[in-house]
Amino acid sequence: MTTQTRYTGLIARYQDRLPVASSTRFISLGEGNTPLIQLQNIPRLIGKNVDIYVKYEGLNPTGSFKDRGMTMAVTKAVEDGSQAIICASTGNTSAAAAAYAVRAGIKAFVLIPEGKIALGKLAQTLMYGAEIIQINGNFDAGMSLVKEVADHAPVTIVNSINPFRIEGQKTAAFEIVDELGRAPDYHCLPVGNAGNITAYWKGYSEYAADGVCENRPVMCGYQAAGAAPFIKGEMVDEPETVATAIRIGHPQSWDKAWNAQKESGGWFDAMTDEQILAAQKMLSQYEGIFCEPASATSLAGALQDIGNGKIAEGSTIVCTLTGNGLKDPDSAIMQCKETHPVTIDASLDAVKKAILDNMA
Ligand code: AN7
Repeated sequence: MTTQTRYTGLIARYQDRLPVASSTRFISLGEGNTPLIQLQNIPRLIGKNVDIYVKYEGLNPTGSFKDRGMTMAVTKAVEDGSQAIICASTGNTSAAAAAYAVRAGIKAFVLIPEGKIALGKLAQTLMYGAEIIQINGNFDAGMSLVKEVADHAPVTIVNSINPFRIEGQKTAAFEIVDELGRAPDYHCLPVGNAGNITAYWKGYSEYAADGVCENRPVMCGYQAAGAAPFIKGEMVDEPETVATAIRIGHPQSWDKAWNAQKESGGWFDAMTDEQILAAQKMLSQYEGIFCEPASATSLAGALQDIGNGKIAEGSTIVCTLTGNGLKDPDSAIMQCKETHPVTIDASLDAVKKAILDNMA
């Protein structure tokens, strides 16, 4: 007989390392425990001796890493008696907030930039029944409104300025160390608000402090070139990128992310939209892994820095793929417009011909 217990989410798994009590009601959708997939074809393609793993966060319940933070943030909001949560979002946070609010039986208000969130994220947030407030402004404008309004209304902010978000998200680093038996040499992440890079660094640092692992990775944060305040060294007022998830110019975790960079001996760099989309397509077409554009920024950066030698051969690298490719069907179809499927007669001969013509 097996004694294995059912997986019931990351708070249950890591409760000893999270700010919860035995009496706390965990608001969970079974998030976390996502696959760490070793790339097989891309390292061969680039001719480099590197072990690249991707942490596929697109397999969380709402399709992004935000679920890790949201399970904690909503658990604590409910524990503190909150009846409503609020966030500004480029899409994924709103979907996660909406889902966990439903699970908890409280209300969710989400501020999103009109016309600038990917279709799948909008569909999710609508279906979960959140109160959607579209603004004529970008994420940064929404974020500053959320901070203001929280002083005037009984709502808990669940953006990553909520420290419980970071607590939940740090568990991704725990999972990686638990699985590899060590921390990677390099950890590559897309950076928007910089909550996630802050969370990973906290997770690795806590494990290292407790002797669970000996090393901590070099943290490599990659931004979209049109939304790259960490590379410019100052806030960006009109961020622009095809990777709408990271269309953020005023990151909230500015100091904490610089701290992760400095302590780990890491760096920030900017990737063009072309580099980001090329990496997204490579993952799909060479590995069978479909992530959203923003997520591929981590691999785009890793490939650049493996290519130029900043990341040494022989290294173990983890790239976080923050969100599922299904989140943004429009950008995927746009990129594949030259390979639109042909339509043929519904006959055996026609199908046979279509197969034989394309076997080469
Ligand atoms: C797929 O949903 O900020 O650096 O409002 O959705 O922790 O902000 C999303 C961010 C990377 C950047 N990849 O993470 C939001 C939001 C994806 C994302 C990021 C986001 P942070």
